Amino acid sequence: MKTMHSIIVCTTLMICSISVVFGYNKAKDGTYYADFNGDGKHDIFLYDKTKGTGVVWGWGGKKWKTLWENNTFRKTWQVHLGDFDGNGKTDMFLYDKAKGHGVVWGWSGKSWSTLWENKTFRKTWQVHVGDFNGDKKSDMFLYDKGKGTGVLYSINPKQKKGKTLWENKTFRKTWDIYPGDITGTGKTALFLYDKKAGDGVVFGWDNKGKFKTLWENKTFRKTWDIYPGDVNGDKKVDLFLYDKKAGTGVLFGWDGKKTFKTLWENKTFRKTWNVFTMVK
Ligand SMILES: [Ca+2]
Ligand SMILES: [Ca+2]
Ligand SMILES: [Ca+2]
Repeated sequence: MKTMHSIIVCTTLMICSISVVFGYNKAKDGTYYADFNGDGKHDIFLYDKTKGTGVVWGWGGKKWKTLWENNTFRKTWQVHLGDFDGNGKTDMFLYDKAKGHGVVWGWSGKSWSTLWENKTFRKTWQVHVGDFNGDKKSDMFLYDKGKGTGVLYSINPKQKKGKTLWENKTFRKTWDIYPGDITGTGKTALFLYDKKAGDGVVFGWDNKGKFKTLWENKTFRKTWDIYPGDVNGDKKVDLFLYDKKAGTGVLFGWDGKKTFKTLWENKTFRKTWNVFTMVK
């Protein structure tokens, strides 16, 4: 599927934003929509964690066709989607946190092949996938919140090896992380929010090849719930900020230079909305 920039703001019941940066989506029910086999059509990956079944369905014209099925699929995988080798087909990063096992699978025609595997992968990573350095290949931002370690990691499927692009062992332990192409450079950035401290940071790859703070607000409100999405379709991920208690909704977007500006604000926003965003 081609990148979608359409946004649906449903003002009656919810706010839904669709932002498909790499052309894949994860629904909240554990279904994954992406073009795995590269035929330009969205496929569905179905994962039954209780039974240990993994299935890929592709649209056959009039009905779904099973492209792949595994009934002894491990029940403990966390699934993250990305195009790690940049061939236009969506790959799967499978992470078994309890075992410390990470695998990247790419579609090789009729089945999956292993692009990268690490059986001694740290068990404590929080994984965020995006193209952080803008080379059209997905990378992983790995965050060990307990230890305060942040690592930007990319894999080289030809060598079946991984490479650390950036590492910080004294990364703050209190960040909530929201990835997205906030600045519209084609590179995924991280919006870091320390709710307790009231600190908001945009952290990303600058044009000199450094992963660093691009914007910071140390007096950021401590009560926001954050929902990223490209609301106005300008290829920049905006932040919908919702202070449920105060009944304030703010749409915050990058100004094209180096800061955010308020695109919309409502101080009498209903305090009882549930906000839904599609997770990419
Ligand atoms: Ca397909
Ligand atoms: Ca791929
Ligand atoms: Ca990359």
